[in-house]
Amino acid sequence: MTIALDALTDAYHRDGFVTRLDLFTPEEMNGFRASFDELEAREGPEKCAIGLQGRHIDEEFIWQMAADPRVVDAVSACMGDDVMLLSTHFFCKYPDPDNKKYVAWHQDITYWGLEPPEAHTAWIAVDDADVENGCMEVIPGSHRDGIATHGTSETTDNLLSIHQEISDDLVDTSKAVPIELTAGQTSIHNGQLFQASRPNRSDRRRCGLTVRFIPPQARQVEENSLGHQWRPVLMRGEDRHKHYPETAIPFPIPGS
Ligand SMILES: O=C(O)CCC(=O)C(=O)O
Repeated sequence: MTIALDALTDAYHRDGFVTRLDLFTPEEMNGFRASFDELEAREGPEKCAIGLQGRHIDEEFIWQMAADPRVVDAVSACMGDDVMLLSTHFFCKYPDPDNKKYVAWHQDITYWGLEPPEAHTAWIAVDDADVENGCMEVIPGSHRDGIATHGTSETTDNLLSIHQEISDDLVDTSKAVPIELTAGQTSIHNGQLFQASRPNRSDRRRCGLTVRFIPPQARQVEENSLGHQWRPVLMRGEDRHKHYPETAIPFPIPGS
């Protein structure tokens, strides 16, 4: 499928996100979903909810999604020519009759320990994501106001790694926009954009793969919230900064 990449750049800088990019066909996503279902059967839903991080290193289908040239092209149109793949992380929300598990308002970049604090996330829909099953919501333009103070939620139902949240008085939820995607579609958002997602009130799973990208100048100055050292892989352009050890790609680039 062909995407007008030039059209992405201005919208991304203005709004902090672009959405409904048809990067994978429904048929391709059916194949990836079958691989995810198989991984889910092996690992169990508990782990799959938010416990599958950085698994593009050992699961080829995750690498194939994250490193697909169509994803990297679209991300590069948003962030610039030099693109490193930082990590991957599934956010898989299962039907939640108690209406509990949610993602609080936050900015991705907080607690990743990067300076300058720049990152970009491609959110690839493995399942359809809509308002009923708790799709992501964003506040357009909020990436332009710097990093907001994050506190800690009173409840561990907030799925974020250390239950971080931006307090309600700093978020104008009247401006929130739902990011509804059909399986195979992708949105891209700036790591400083305010975003959240509500509980899954449907009887359908809502699984998305987040793929995190950084420019080579973003160096790690602190541990991230999981105590990890990042090992990004150069996907496009040049690394003139050499902040990270050179890391080989774990599998071939899709299509090469
Ligand atoms: O998928 C979600 O509901 C939230 C995703 C998210 O928080 C993220 O991209 O960091």
